[in-house]
Amino acid sequence: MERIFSGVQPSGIPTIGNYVGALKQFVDLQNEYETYYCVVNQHAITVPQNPAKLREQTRSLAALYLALGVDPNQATVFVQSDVPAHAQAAWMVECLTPLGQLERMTQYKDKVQKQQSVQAGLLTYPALMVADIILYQANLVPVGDDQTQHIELTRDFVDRFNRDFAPKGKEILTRPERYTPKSGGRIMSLQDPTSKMSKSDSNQKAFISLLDEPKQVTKKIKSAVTDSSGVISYDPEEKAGISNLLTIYQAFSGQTLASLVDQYANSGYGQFKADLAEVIISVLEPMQAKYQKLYQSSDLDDILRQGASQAKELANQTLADMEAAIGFSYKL
Ligand code: AQP
Repeated sequence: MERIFSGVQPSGIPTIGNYVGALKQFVDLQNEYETYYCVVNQHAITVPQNPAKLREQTRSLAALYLALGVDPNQATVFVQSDVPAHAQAAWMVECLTPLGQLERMTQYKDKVQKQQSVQAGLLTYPALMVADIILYQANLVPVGDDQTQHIELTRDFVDRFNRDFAPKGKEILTRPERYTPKSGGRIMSLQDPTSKMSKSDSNQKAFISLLDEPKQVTKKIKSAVTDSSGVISYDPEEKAGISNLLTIYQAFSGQTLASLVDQYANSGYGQFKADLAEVIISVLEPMQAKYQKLYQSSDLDDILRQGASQAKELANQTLADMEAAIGFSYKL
């Protein structure tokens, strides 16, 4: 069975962008693949975090994975810092990755602009992401568009590592493919449809979080930036706001863009937005009820403990193979 690894940072409550780009696929793919879903809390500290909030958001994100439908009997669900192999492998990846490759990452360049003081981890975190993926010998990584460069970096690292350290004709690491949804790989901000929706956006109106109450969802969709033409059509260049809302509608309803455009051919933005809010709420509301129960329950701790133990088995094996290959095993 082919293997999948993916994760989300507990740097805030996930948005509907994280859901459409990544989390929705976690559930859809768990029947067909051996899946490892991680709460990547070590990535979150590349920008300042409040420790109490980080703790809470880590647990909350794990509960959200499950509330959305990730089944711990099928998928391995765990927290990154519970598996030390991630940090250990990341060091090897850092030492074998040219600095220039990390400096070219657009996500690094974007995030640097938003920080007053930049920590080294912000530059090197793609190496940790490479480590996350290779430790599980993942064939597929379900992620949004913004992670394309990081997956390319991983593929490049795997090729170099196998070439330089694997015995002739053998491979130590698996080369992963990126898995993105056909549409919705990049959901845009509701307030600025030219930039990506992000959970850490300081403008709360720019995103809908998976834990927003129905009233907030309706309000945020109502105030989403559109244009003055009043025509509902899909044109990301000329009508970025409405096109983004159509993409969200499509992802939450399962309807095609063409059928939505047809359905709203004679409606104004008001009706379209009201219906879109309803569709989002119909997915979020039942999920939120499950989430509340899971978050309070000690079952969540058991699931994460068990997940970390399962993850360690595979991660430690790959780590040992990498260490042996680069010369860390020195006993005669
Ligand atoms: N706007 C988006 N549209 C589609 N997919 C998205 N993803 C993120 N934003 C969108 C995907 O969600 C997964 C988890 O992302 P992450 O938390 O690991 O980091 P990120 O990409 O930096 O996400 P955010 O929301 O922008 O977080 P902050 O604000 O903390 O930086 C990834 O698969 C990502 O592609």
